Amino acid sequence: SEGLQRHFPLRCLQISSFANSSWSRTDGLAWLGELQAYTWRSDSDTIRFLKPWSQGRFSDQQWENLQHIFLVYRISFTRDIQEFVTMLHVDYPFDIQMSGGCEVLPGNTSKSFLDIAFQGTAIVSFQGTFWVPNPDSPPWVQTACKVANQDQGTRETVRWLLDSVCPSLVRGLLETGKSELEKPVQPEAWLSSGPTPGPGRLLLVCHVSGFYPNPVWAMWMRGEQEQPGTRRGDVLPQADGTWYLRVTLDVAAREAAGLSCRVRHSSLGDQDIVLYWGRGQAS
Ligand code: J76
Repeated sequence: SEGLQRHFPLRCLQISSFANSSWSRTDGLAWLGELQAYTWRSDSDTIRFLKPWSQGRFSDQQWENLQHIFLVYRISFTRDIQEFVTMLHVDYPFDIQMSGGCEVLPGNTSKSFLDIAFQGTAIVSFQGTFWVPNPDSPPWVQTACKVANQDQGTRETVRWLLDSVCPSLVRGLLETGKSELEKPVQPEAWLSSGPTPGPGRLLLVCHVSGFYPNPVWAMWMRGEQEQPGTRRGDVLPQADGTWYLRVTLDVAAREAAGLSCRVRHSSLGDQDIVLYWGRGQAS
């Protein structure tokens, strides 16, 4: 379905750490939407499937070929960077991060991206058929891009991976992974009290755990009234692929009665979870 395809970008991440001229490692991982589908460890020659549907609709032969391309790339990339560093006097140690992938859009179209960061700051992106330094990148990055842009074969390969291989992989994955990607998982919710904010005050904590997919709505309420003092924590990933959130409210102890925590999530339909303060939890 066209509605499904929108929200599931394939994001391939590469993390390369260069300690000195003789030690480096490069690890890779890839996500389809919120689900991690692949890892590729520095000490391994093969990309590992993390899901039963990770192969998508590619044949074994297509995967062999793709894996070979990435294996050659990893060796070449490591050598290239070490050469740049010598030539352009960059200091060890440093990390390079890469994020590339695509999203399939309605109407047989797709959009792709490839960005590179150095020491955590974005420095280069691949645009059209060229490596392009960010406007505020240091001069050595501009030199490195000029050198990299001389390799037309590599530029064509990158474009082909982004425009052709990536979207066709994603189209297959949306079929093979459909049920897991689409299946919402219901949150559990419970209340507790947090560290006391001061004399006569209470910190009410509403925990929301185990939901998929990510967006969730949770609020402290008095009746139908949303409490504007509700503070939302970060949505944290859990090991099983679901998410965890807490929302808190700092209130005068005598005003806690009658407050409730309300949770809305796609898995719940319109059956919101509503938990009332003072019924059950130790306060
Ligand atoms: C992100 C995925 C890129 C996949 C690229 C695959 C192509 C490849 O492996 N190229 C290397 C080997 O190239 C030779 O063989 C090819 C066929 O296999 C072609 O014939 C090609 O013409 C031929 O030269 C090649 O050595 C690349 O240089 C490997 C590294 C690619 C790269 O990421 N380069 C790069 C990118 C940005 C270098 C510098 C920058 C900017 C500065 C970054 C500073 C941190």
